[in-house]
Amino acid sequence: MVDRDLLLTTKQMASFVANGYLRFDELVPQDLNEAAIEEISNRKIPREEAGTSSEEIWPDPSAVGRVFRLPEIQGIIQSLVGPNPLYDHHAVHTVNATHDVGQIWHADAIIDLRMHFDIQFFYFSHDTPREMGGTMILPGSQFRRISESDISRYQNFMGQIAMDCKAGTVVVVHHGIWHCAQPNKTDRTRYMFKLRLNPTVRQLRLWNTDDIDDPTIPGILSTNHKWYGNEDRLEMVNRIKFWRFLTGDDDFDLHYWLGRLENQPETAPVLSE
Ligand SMILES: O=C(O)CCC(=O)C(=O)O
Ligand SMILES: [Fe+2]
Repeated sequence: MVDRDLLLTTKQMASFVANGYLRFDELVPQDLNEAAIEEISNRKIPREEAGTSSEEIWPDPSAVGRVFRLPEIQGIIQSLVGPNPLYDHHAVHTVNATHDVGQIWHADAIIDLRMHFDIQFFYFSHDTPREMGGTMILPGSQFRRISESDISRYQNFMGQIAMDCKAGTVVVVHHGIWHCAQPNKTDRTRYMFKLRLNPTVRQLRLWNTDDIDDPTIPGILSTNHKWYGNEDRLEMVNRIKFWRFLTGDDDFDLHYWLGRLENQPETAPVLSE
């Protein structure tokens, strides 16, 4: 069981819902980063069978296993997908030195529109300055479910963020997030270690809900990323539905965006006089 202090707060969860990701700079200690990069760069991390309990993967002394068993990372996992999630897959994403082409925009493995969501960790075990190509993501894109590379014709979006960062930075994303690798203009190979996990429980109030009534939450959920222009109201509705799913509060609304759609007067009988 994870220490309650290490669970995400409601404000962080609201940020995850609005942005589709949370970023934790320099979370992993440097000695562990160094041990992990040795395994990552030498391809020493065994591929596990999809659907295996994540508690069974990469036992000690695996450094990458120890990264994901850090109490802080366990707190993130517990808050988003609950206890004992399943290992889906991992990948050592490599951008070779002086590779001057970026990857196409895409989302990973979206087959259906379930409200339940998987998480993907992007772990940067070494310093990744902008010229080395931190993964580019588009905040708030996770509810625009696309089939893999449907969006590949796009080059740049207003508000896109390249995750350039220091060693030990961990980004956790909703599986729907749009993202792409960046060119690597340095003379060193860039590695990003990705791990996808599936929930095994209903994703209901799994985080530390002590601040569930914090007055800043509606404002966080209403963040406007601008790349969708006037369609921000679509995103409001997507987020309200998702927030209801996560909190169990079926009356939650932001500015009547969803309540208006739920008003179905055609189903009410006409009262005779
Ligand atoms: O290497 C990266 O930064 C992202 C790679 C990626 O997400 C992918 O290939 O699916
Ligand atoms: Fe990807």
